Amino acid sequence: MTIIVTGGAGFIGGNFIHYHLKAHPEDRVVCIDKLTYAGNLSTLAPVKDNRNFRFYKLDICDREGVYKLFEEEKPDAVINFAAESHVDRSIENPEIFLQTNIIGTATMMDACRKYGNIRYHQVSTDEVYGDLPLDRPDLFFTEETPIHTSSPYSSSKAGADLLVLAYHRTYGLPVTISRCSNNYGPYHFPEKLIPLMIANCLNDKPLPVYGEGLNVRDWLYVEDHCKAIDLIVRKGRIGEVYNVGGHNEMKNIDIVKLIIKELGKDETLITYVTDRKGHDLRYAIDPTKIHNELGWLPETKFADGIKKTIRWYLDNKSWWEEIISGEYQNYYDKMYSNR
Ligand code: NAD
Ligand code: TDX
Repeated sequence: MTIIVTGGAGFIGGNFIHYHLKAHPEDRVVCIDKLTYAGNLSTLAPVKDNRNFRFYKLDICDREGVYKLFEEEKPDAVINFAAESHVDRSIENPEIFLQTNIIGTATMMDACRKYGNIRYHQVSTDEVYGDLPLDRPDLFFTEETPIHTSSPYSSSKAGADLLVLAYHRTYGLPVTISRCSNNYGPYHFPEKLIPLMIANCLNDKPLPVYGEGLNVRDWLYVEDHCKAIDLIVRKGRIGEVYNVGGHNEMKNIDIVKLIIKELGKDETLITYVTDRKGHDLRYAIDPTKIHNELGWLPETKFADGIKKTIRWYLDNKSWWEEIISGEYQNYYDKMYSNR
């Protein structure tokens, strides 16, 4: 089988490619990535010489380029990870989110239709459900929870999800969608909470916690997400949505304190800063459907996963130091100085 993976130079797509080439050595994996600020070829360095792997620098919105690629590579399936993925950036500049996340999704699905009704999987997010109140721990997102988005990012992902379901109903495209909770693990871009806190801690820089740090996220080790996607692509029911999450809800402030403790630093590094606009309070996934239908369960406990992740950032300083020393500095200053 030949699989096109979009966004494979990013965090989850990169981890997926590493996982897939090991788990299915008989498959070919063709990665396409625009290499935006979030894409790093160094993430793919461990697989670059694998004879079953190919990389193309390509924008998923580039219809001509995408069609040419489908003609050359003749894929059996497409897994669409490529997206603008950072909520804070979407608040500053929504337009590129609409372009990549919605138009890019439509372009990839049009190619799937044109070249033989190719199997298509959309990597979506729990953020399409909006948020849950902090004082109702009994409530969870199921696949039936209405779409109710908060940020330009989540709205663009929800728009893409609706298009995917429409392509299934209207054209009979064989699609599935996964909606996962927050991921963490190796190769996570340092603009996101966990890697940002690890990098700042290691550099003895202030740790910017939004609001009071009481917002709750449901954390899943990235490899568990990759396994879930692999299962859905192979065994999921066509036209269905699957929630992915491991019942691991934590307050932001507790994550930050845990990282400080693991790195032997001091809590005086914590700096409370102005809250994110429209900040979602709590995410919590009910993964019953994927468990009952496909037998998926998360394998990595948070206590182990966070240790492995911190170890990875300690052992791979060059990967993230290169990122934070470049254009990222301008982003960081814009977002965090005088906040
Ligand atoms: P990321 O920002 O780390 O990586 C995105 C990748 O997509 C980058 O390599 C980037 O260069 C590439 N890309 C961006 N625009 C492109 C375009 N127009 N054409 C081709 N490539 C393009 O993101 P991530 O955290 O790995 O997220 C991957 C997917 O998973 C996204 O669709 C995101 O919405 C979804 N998701 C992420 C999380 C999470 O916790 N990170 C949770 C649930 C779902
Ligand atoms: O500096 C920070 N300080 C802080 O308090 C940052 C970057 C974040 N936060 C808070 C905001 C959130 O409550 O931490 C929480 C996690 O923030 P992010 O890492 O930006 O993730 P989140 O907004 O929850 O979205 C993530 O999960 C769902 C991914 O970025 C999305 O792509 C995915 O869909």
